[in-house]
Amino acid sequence: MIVDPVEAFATHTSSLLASSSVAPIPTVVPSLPEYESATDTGNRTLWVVFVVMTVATIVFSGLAWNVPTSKRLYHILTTFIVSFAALSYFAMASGHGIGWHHTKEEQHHKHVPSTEHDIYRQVYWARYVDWTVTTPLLLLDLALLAGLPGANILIAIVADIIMVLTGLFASFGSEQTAQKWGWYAIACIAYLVVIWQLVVHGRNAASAKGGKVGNFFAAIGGFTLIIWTVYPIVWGIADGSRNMNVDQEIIAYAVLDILAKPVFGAWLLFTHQSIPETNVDLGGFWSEGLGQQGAIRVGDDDEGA
Ligand code: RET
Repeated sequence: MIVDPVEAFATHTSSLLASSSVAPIPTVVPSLPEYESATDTGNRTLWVVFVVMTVATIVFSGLAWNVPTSKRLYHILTTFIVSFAALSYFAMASGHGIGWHHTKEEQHHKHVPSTEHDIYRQVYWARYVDWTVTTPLLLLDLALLAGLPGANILIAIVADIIMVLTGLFASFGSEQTAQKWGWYAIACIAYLVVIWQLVVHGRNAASAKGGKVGNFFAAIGGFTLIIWTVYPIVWGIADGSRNMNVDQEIIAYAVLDILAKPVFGAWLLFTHQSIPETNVDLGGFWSEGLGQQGAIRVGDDDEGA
């Protein structure tokens, strides 16, 4: 059989052309990284809260000055709380304690393959350093007020530290794996442990100290429960799902922090002064140090032997 080379070429190339004409044409959709960061509004808010916390530190120290040392425990704890907050707000307002969380988001297109989009969002991790120190102190204020047993205080404080640290891991966690929401779920469980200790055991202990303490604990504890529960909600909307920008996140935490620290502190210190049953008996060591009787004398053991 004689093959016509021209005809053979035409047949082969037409089938090749047909198949290549339906193949997808590689297309590049340019996608620049997105940066989510605070603007002047957020920064100004941070400075305002720094001033509020500093003023609260001065006022609470002044209140401590005006009561005898034996009655200063709540004053000292509460002054520590607002002074740590002032330090953390100074750090954040001046640009310290801020990291970038990198996430990749898949973008779907109609006619071309999906592409990945880089998102960088600011994480104010100085907050978590603050919370690691101040939330246990806030719990201690409430626990002492209620007269909570030491074992319950220890559990509440350890669960609280776990909550804050796992919350920090969540804010730098990857969205592609279980990290982000896994850590968030663990933090929520730890938070439930804190609530359980304070609401169930704390309320029972406070009621046992009498009606006045019981009622005050129910009021200030209820206020704390509501404020604290808003934190994980803000986190979920802001850092978690990025439905709130960084400025809005700063403002939301600013309002919560002012309620949870200076407002809570002022309420506690003023009410404590009018309810003597809230006093904590710390013994002589607290106000006088180790006296003659309490001092450890060298040679005591030998004498007894
Ligand atoms: C995070 C995220 C992970 C889940 C949970 C959280 C709870 C945080 C709380 C913070 C309270 C802070 C206070 C600060 C005072 O200035 C870490 C946000 C449960 C309860 C009282």
